Amino acid sequence: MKTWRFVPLFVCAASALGQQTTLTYLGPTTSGGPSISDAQAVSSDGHYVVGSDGYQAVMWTAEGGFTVLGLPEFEGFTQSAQALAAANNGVVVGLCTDNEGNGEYRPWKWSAGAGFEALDDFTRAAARDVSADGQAIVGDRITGQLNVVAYRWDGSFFDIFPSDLSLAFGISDDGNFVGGTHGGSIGPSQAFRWSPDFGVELAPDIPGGVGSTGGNDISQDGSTVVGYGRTGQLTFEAMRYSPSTGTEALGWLPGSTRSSAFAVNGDGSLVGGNSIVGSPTGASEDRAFLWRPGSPCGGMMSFKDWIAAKYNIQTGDDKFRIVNDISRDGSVIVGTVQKPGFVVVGFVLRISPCTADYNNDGQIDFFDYLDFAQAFNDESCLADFNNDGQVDFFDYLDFAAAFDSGCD
Ligand SMILES: [Ca+2]
Ligand SMILES: [Ca+2]
Ligand SMILES: [Ca+2]
Repeated sequence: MKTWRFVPLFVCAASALGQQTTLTYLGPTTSGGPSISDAQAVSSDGHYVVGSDGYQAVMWTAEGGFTVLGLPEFEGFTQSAQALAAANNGVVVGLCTDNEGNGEYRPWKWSAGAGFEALDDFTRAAARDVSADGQAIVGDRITGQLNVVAYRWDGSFFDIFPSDLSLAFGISDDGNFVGGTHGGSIGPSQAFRWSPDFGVELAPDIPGGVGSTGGNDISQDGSTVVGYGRTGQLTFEAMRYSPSTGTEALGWLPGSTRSSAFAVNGDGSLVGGNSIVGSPTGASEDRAFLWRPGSPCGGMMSFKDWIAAKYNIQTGDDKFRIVNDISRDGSVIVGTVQKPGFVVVGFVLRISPCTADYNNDGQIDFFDYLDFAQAFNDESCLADFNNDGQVDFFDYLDFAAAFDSGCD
């Protein structure tokens, strides 16, 4: 049992802050204005959130609200458009679907200056992620041989696996690392990382796996691919893979045997996705999760419980379905939430840098100190102030330093 003997030398007057950690739902508004039904991605710097309102691409920023990008005017592909990723300069990429309902896609990029542009004039493809500068795009495309292959585009298409079924879902900020899935139509699949320097690197099976993995995103630094590993015919488990440390299984939420990671921060130390609670053959429910390393305080936790415990954000009966993306520094997390009445909207969690506001009420005062002291004395994981997965004296030192210096 730790004993709390800290006598605060500085008990500053309560100071109101410019910001708190906030959870924002991206509609729908009662006035019928723009909304995002699926927050698919956030730019690396946390600024741009993108998705669709069901049939057209929509962007959102904290200070500017919604921008309806609409539909590209590509002939035969004006059924719907989805925005799937955004660069730090506001370039957005995505796909639009064909009017005949054949499930065919075309990729697009959008910028405020140029509007919608095609990557070329004919390729059937999806644009699924973009580098931080908006120059390099990855996704999957149908080649002349009618293969679906992972590509990287920076003015022209480069096929990572020219003749093998493959999908690319993520690209690093610098555009050099690509993550996705290779194989899998009938045979086993493997999550991959590709780069010009190291070529193709394939994720080994997870412990207890049955020979297939898949990749859904890559960290902004290019180190870590996240996705899933198959554990049975109907079951799978979220994983992260780095060529230097191998494949690590991330577990499930209670009552689940199916989880998959879709989001990761800059260095792979914060992962998000969903865990399907319920029977693989019966009723089930998607639940958004966050995961971080470390013991005993790391591991997988439901997004809903995480924001309630760490930020005092209570969300009633709302059901968080999936975490779709995380900004590089981990401070912006986006996904999809179902409100009562089956209204599904995108959400944005923006985490305040002011960690000294421990109870997240918008001011730093003695109550923050008392709450932290209580958690620390209880050896609660909520006192893991430096997020290294354990509670020790360094957390106390870091909190005291943050509390003393306050926030601007
Ligand atoms: Ca991402
Ligand atoms: Ca406070
Ligand atoms: Ca700690």
